[in-house]
Amino acid sequence: MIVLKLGGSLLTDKRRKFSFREEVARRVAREIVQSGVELVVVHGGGSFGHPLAVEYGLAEGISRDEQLRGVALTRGAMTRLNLLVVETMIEAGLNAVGVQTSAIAACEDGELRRLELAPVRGFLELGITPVLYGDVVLDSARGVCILSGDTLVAGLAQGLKPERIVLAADVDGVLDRSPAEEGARLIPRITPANYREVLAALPSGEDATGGMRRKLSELVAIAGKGYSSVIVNAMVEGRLKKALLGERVKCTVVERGDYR
Ligand code: IP8
Repeated sequence: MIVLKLGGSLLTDKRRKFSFREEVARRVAREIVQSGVELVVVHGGGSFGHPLAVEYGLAEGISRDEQLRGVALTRGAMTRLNLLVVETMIEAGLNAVGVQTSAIAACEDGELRRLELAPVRGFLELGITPVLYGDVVLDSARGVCILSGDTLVAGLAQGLKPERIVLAADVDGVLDRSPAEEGARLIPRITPANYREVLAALPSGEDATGGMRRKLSELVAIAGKGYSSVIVNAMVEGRLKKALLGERVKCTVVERGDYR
């Protein structure tokens, strides 16, 4: 089984609120079907979740009544995006079901503390593909927090022990500087020897969950527990399918190892 994260920047146009990239999602769904692998899918928030989470300051929790509206709006937006993703997968021939992350996860001061995996396991056993997502989640210290899809991937990996973790992005992998800067180069392998240097050069990002730096920190934590992962550019036709099948493809591999 593979845990596949579909990045919010891949599935939506982050410059325009609530813009679902239908064509990209269709092709991604086709590549998933063609690969034939067993999957748990997680998707990010993109232009559905992040603008609202930032507008209402939800990453820091709840301290003002107005933020309750932000919780409702952000959860609603994520439910809509999840439905769009799941419907696209169903049309492509996959038996996919949405699983509401905030109903099975709980945090404490921004850390994932509880993840009820029985529904995910149950669907997998039936041969159905569960589709989860980054979400607004109850937090015992802050009221709520934003649980990133990447943190969720780490939680799923620990509980489900997948063969592989694949992150489908809109860039070739981890670059040595911001993709917006000229001359940004792909770092093909991240290991305990180079990760500090790589991490220091990465922009922290302006979304609710900290961009590529946060993503890489999560992947390094998972790699320390024995799970390597690949980040692949799913905007380029065929790369996602190859990554799912474990074939050679342009990407960044975060190698398992001791990252302490
Ligand atoms: O895009 C964040 O998930 P991510 C989800 O995986 C929300 O970091 C609600 C912004």
